[in-house]
Amino acid sequence: QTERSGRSAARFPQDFRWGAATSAYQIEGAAAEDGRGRSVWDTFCDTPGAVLGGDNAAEAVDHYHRYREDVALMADLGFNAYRFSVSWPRIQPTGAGAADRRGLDFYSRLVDELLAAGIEPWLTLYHWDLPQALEDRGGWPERDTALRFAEFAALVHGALGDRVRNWMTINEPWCAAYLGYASGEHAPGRREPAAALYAAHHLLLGHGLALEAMRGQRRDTRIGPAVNLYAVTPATDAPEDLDAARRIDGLQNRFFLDALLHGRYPADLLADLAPFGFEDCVQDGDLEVIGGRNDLLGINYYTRHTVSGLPGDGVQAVSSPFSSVSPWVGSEHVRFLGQGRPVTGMGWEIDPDGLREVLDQVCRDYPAVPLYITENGAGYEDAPDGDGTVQDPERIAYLDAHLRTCQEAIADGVPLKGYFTWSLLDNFEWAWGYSKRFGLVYVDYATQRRIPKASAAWYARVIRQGGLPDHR
Ligand code: PNW
Repeated sequence: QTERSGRSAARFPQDFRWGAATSAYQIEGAAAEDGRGRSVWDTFCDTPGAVLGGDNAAEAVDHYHRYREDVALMADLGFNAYRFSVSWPRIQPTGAGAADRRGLDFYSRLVDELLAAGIEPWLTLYHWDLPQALEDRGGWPERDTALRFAEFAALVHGALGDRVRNWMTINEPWCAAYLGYASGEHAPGRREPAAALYAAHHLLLGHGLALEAMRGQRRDTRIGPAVNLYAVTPATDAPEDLDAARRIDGLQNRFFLDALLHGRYPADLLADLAPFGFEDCVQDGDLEVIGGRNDLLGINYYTRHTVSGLPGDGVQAVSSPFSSVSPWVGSEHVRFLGQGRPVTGMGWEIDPDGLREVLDQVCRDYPAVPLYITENGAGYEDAPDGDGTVQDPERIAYLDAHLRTCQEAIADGVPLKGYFTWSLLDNFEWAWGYSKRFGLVYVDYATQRRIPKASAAWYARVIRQGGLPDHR
């Protein structure tokens, strides 16, 4: 089959953004360099039984020293955009006060390198590496953390807003709040359901305050959040299952979307969460701040949740090999059921139709905001073949199926403007340590050598053609 066979009428728009995403803690390493402070993830990795294999990201994939090589890789693959995050404790080692020049300089050099390679930088301000000093003062359950975050955002935006046009405030507030403070599967590893709800509100408030602070500095940047959305389906039509789906869609999707895009919390969730005193942390005016106008919405999509409210067996969505406590505050009874679809190496069911459902839900309930897939990808235990190449046909199939869904959605009028696969490089996969690999590019952790996988060549061809090959 030729690259240009006529049947594939559907092409992505000319100005579509193509790239990959990473985050600071997962790739940078250099944890003790240039004055970087400690983050909650440094502490969590030192906690026995928190991260598989006792892994940590003190070195990670050494992107801090190898960023030029990594930008060159992206240029080879034809990216026109790249999503990365800034390490808060590099900029403010204790989470407060003046910016450390050395930290800002690293991101400034990275941005210049990207721009010189024709790659648009897409900057995320918070991808989970809270300065430990702020956690010591209570962390996200404390309102003050939201105020501190807005100050941090202004420091970075003030320094890089002249060259970085696209900004994401918070990444996946669901994970940061509920995995961090309810199930304890992520840093800081607390198991306090009410505190997790407060954390969720303060992450959203931090987003809103940061957006206001950044808009006060300049008006020519585009700002929005990145949320992780899931398609949610009841296992059966039983009322208990329908209620379970309402609850999980509520906690995972609507809680964040309604607040961020409509400035309100869903009434049904407020009722569910009342026993935890959720609204005690919500002050007058907060929702106006949170629901300020966003220029874009980042959507991270991986899989679907099929749920039941009836008693029985079930598998919890896995965020950690050690998970035992439910992150679903107030809906701990809900069971997550496999539907027999093929799964990735994370055990997550592969369900591209779920991505379409998520996009349609967002378009229907929150029209008129430009959408970007800011993460989508598959983790496996890839390894090089005898000839040194890394063959990852499952990842190619996953990306192909999800990009096909994107292409169809665009053809049907969904305002989807870009796609960032997770991830550029194999990296530190949180509680899974280095055991799961999401990269287009394989990393030999012993030598830090980068080996583009077959999926990297496949993705480069998709970008070059502006669309998918014609198989199927
Ligand atoms: C996202 N869950 O994490 C993050 O944004 C990335 O940093 C991460 O590497 C990637 O997806 C792959 O895991 C998630 O259990 C972690 O629901 C856990 C969950 C969802 C997203």
